[in-house]
Amino acid sequence: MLIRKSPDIPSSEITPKADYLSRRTFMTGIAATGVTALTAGRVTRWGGTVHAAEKLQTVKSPLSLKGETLTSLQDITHYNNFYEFGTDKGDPARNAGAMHTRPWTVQVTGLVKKKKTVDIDTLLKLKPMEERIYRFRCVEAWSMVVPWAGYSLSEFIKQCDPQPGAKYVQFLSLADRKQMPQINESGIHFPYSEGLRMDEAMHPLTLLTFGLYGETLPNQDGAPVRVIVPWKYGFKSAKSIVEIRFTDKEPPTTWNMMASNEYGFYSNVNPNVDHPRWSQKTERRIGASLFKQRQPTLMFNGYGDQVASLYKGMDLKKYF
Ligand SMILES: Nc1nc2c(c(=O)[nH]1)N[C@H]1C(S)=C(S)[C@@H](COP(=O)(O)O)O[C@H]1N2
Ligand SMILES: [Mo]
Repeated sequence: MLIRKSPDIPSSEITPKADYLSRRTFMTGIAATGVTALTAGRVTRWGGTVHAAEKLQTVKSPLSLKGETLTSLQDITHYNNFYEFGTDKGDPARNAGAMHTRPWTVQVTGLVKKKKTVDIDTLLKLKPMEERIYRFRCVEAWSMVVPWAGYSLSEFIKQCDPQPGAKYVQFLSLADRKQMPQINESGIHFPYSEGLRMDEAMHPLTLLTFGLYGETLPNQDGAPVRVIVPWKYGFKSAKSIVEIRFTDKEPPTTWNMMASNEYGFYSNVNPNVDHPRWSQKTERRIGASLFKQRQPTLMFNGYGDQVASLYKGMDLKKYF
């Protein structure tokens, strides 16, 4: 089987998405190679630079949540979804370490006045970095509270000069078989692709993210650059982005292509629209004490005041 239970992970924590994939893999008979990768430990270096964590200068953002306990760095970096490095929650921490994050460029393509390639060091310096504490809610009904570091994606988009016809933004992640030997295990078609409507991408809460806990992102959390969209399920926030493409049509997105009845394009956190296989009414706070683990899930993950107007007049059961 693709999804092997590690001794330290109770079966209740094997994720619904991994369940889906393991069933699917089983059904289609794709060979499972996960176990060797798991026991092989860290992969070797490939000649580039594995970037060590660096401190980031940040100012505290007024957009941060208040009164929530931060999830520990240990949990944020050891309970991950990054399927290019394996489908188990512990796989990214085990396997992403050797990914080269220097040199790194992001291509700006599609409907822009001028296509360009931006170096990560330029991106890092483009705007002052803020620390934003956001609640992060996965579609699998768990959540964390993370002190991210970055600046509003809108600041970058303005510099991309999108054409008037650009209605959506697509994010594409790195897909490099050499550095991601687990990339074929899940049966997912990579590169990982996600997308936002332009007004969602331009919303001040949408964060172009370079770090957490005051340092550059650990590889397993999407180094060197990812997006965080705090009112949407976690899968909308693509990691290790290499291309940002402006389009006039809704871009294809990875989880929607995998199972369109389960994962829509919008994927706003919504306790009133259940996933076909589980309720979205509550969530389990990772790392919280037993009594505080179950939390009610809030409409738009608690950011309704800021974002509900983006969806005025839309049937959120239809556009889930
Ligand atoms: N490239 C890429 N980005 C990705 C994913 C992935 O598998 N590959 N998983 C998504 C999902 S399902 C979630 S919940 C978040 C997890 O982010 P975290 O591991 O930093 O908590 O990343 C999202 N971005
Ligand atoms: Mo997720």
